[in-house]
Amino acid sequence: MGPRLRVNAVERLEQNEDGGRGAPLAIAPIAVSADRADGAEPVMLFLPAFDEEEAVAGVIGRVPATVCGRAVRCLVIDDGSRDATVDRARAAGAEVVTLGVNAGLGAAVRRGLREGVDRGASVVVFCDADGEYAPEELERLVTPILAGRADYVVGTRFGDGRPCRMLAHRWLGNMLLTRWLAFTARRPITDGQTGYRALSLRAAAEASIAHDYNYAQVLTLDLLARGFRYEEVPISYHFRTTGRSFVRLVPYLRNVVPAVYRVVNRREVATQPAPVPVAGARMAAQSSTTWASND
Ligand SMILES: Nc1nc2c(ncn2[C@@H]2O[C@H](COP(=O)(O)OP(=O)(O)OP(=O)(O)O)[C@@H](O)[C@H]2O)c(=O)[nH]1
Ligand SMILES: [Mg+2]
Repeated sequence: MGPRLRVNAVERLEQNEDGGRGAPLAIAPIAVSADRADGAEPVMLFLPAFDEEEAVAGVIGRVPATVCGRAVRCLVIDDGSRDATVDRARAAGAEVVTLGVNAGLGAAVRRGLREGVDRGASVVVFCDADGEYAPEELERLVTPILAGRADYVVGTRFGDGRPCRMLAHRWLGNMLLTRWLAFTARRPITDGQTGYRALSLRAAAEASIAHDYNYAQVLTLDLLARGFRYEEVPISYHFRTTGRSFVRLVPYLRNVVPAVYRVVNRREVATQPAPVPVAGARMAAQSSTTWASND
């Protein structure tokens, strides 16, 4: 990635770090002409983690060494865990970036996207650190981006109907929120709250997460409004057997509904066509940020 691109990309992401108060984004053109990964830049899978000492090492251990012929780097974004999450993640071979305090899932994902951009990853993917999603299925999410047909790939747990191990009230809540998201976005969406998603380098650089609490709906609305190409791929799902879910209905709705409202109402400001890709240009080739090897 050239120096100018990195500066612009980081500025773009840092604009969001206003505590989620949703100030309108001033969109400056990003100084990059392609997000197709034509070289051997690695794929980055990051795991936002808060008190996941029981599950995190198991997830890291299942991350494939390569996907689509590219090395996979695993990064844990520690959201101020009070348990042994950091030590266990490092012992399992992952690099760890720690936020220091419990900033929230939206803040953790925002940081993970920025780390992926800084490192010039070809594709930036994230999934929960609690074992609900299968690292073995990474290729499904990465392929549409490396093939150049999508910028934002979302793993859907409802490709074949309801997953066998999802609590009934969770399934109902997910279905209602997903319908609301699809209605707001004016497009078919089958799983608005999934925790397994992949972004092209450009999408990761431009993404805006409007609040620290969560990313699920606001990230999708933001990327669609910016004209990024969306694709869903079916994934498996196994409800967590360890740790503690952060999802509580009332705080969830209290945080998410106003954030979605803000994103929808700044759409006009945020929407702009992506610059036309230039064949052969490679963003990450000049990146000066190095990967800590987890080979
Ligand atoms: N609980 C919690 N998790 C966080 C936070 N920040 C990051 N995370 C991580 O974000 C991921 C998603 O959180 P979950 O609580 O699993 O959310 P969820 O998958 O919608 O809920 P469950 O289906 O109950 O697991 C997990 O890997 C968490 O460790 C936070 O502030 N609180
Ligand atoms: Mg989870």
